[in-house]
Amino acid sequence: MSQSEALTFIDPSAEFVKQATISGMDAYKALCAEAEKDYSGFWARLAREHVSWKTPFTQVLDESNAPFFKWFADGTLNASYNCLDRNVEAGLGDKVAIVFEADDGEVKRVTYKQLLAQVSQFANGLRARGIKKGDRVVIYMSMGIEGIVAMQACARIGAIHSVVFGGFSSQSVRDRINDAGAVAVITADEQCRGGKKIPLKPAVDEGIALGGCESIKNVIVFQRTGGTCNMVADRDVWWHDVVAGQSEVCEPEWVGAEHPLFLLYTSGSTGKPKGVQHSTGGYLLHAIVTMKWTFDIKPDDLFWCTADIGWVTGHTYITYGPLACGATEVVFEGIPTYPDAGRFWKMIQDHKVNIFYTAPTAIRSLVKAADVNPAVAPTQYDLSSLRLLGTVGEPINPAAWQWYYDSVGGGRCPIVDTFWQTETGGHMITPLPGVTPMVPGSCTLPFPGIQAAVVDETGTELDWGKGGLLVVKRPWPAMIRNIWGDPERFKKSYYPDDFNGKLYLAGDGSIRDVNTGYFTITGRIDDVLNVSGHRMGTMEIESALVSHPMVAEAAVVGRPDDLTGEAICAFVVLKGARPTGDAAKKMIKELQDHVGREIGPIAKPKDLRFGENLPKTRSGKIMRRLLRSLAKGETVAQDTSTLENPAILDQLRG
Ligand code: 6R9
Repeated sequence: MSQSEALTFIDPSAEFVKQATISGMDAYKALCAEAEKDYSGFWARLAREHVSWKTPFTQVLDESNAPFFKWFADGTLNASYNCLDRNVEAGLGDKVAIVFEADDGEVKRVTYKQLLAQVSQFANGLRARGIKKGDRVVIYMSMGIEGIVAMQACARIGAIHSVVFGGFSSQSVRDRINDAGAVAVITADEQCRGGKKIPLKPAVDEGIALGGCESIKNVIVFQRTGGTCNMVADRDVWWHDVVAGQSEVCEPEWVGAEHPLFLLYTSGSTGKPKGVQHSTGGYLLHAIVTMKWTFDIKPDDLFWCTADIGWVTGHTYITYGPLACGATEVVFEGIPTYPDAGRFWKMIQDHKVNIFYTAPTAIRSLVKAADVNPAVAPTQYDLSSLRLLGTVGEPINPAAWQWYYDSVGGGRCPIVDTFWQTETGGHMITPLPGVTPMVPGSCTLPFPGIQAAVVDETGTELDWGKGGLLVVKRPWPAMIRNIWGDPERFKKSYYPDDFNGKLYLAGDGSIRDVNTGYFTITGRIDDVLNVSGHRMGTMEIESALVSHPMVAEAAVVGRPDDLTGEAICAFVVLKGARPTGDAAKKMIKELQDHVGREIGPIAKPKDLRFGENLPKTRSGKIMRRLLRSLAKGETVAQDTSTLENPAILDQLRG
């Protein structure tokens, strides 16, 4: 994007603005000013208004042991109480909390009262097996009511859950059990995805058999399918036996606000995954406030976040945020392309979803699917219930944004492009739907109270229009507290000495629009390319490629080049068939010229390869490190076990 060019703004409709919880730019500015004037007072006010405390806090932000910050430290609370009991006490007991749709289309509903009973019963079962406050519990399940019950039950007794995505390998399960020193694993016999039954429990057995998991005393197995399942004596127990005879009443364990609610392992730029440790009080506060302000959640809304509980988005915007707001949410077991690529749209239509939150990669793949088969296009469904759309996970290219806005949102629904990370706990930079004029591809402005900035390598704040490193200047309540067992790595990764330990380093590049200060995320800092001294975001080039009518998806990485320092290598998925031979050559030239026209000749990919798809993790993130290896012509030595589609690597070898 040329920063001198004026941006095109899309305003939220007057109708939306009128009913929004945060309505109009003045309201947004007033909140920012309040936070500016009295930073801890601002968060303390919100924490008193939105979170139910057992013992009220008197301390707010404690910076005495920076960067190990504490929030509301002398307050006590329970996250599960905030999500369940308080809604039942407020008269919402018979309100539906979860509308669960299974892979095969079967629908189940649970009310708040029922969910509280299930969580309490399971929590009592965990206690009966000796699991207690502070113990780590690995949850390795697919999407379903029980996964949420398991997480909430851990929170209820003060055990620290660590959810491992159901698509991860036995080795990953083993590593996480080992690193966390977990005492129990909660899993299922099998999971159902795309019409297939995929075993889960065997991966736990294999993982434990790899060794280093001696801390595990219990493996609790939910019977999802009834498939054959090997149960190890004195260690393995069925979920239904754990809850049998247990009371549906369970006194919550009241914990200090800083008590770890969960660990969630996430990849760093190098090395083994790190166990991101989150707090209870500050985390819950941010989950609630972002539900209310970013998602404008109202009592009658049906909310649907398509993430998996294995990722942070599933934690904050499935397990905790919606329930803590007393909302009704859809939980979906399956995949967007089964039985066909109209599944999301059909579910929105059937359940009358009002707020829909998904990832750009899902959007792009559904654009492609609709192109191939118009019968599964969103315009074939009645999506008139939608009032708000959201995206998360990666930058969304303007073409996909526009399609989402027009074809899914009917030109009526604001889109919140929410930038945040596992480490940040909740939204950091995002439009507020009743406030912010939108610009496709920009996550716009910081959430009120979040002091985001763009700095150079020395930590000096840059003028708008200059690209640099995204940082956060003040600690915020939901931030990562530590890397489990590795405080040094925590400091090095997020509060590096380069910035005197004063700035949180997000690991992303960003640029602010010269006129508005809107943030655009240019990708991970390790994705910034420098070609002949020109600095470019891979995203910029991807966006240019995707703006070509034939391109469905593109990923760009750098590779070392003797002449220019780095050369641009693009991996492209076309809307039609994958071209070969002369057709491929012709298309390469056409796309190079197209990028040349869109950005400038300097941005033309030197190397351009076509695949039927891109290598993605099961959460849908493009595996850029793997693409970088392919671009360099290296043999791919890294672990590809988390890849959804390993076969396409051969097509992309160049
Ligand atoms: C929530 C989540 C974090 C990384 C982050 C950034 C990218 C997420 C984004 C976005 C541009 C957005 N990212 N949201 N980039 N615009 N709206 O995805 O957490 O899995 O930890 O990933 O994802 O690169 O640093 P996580």
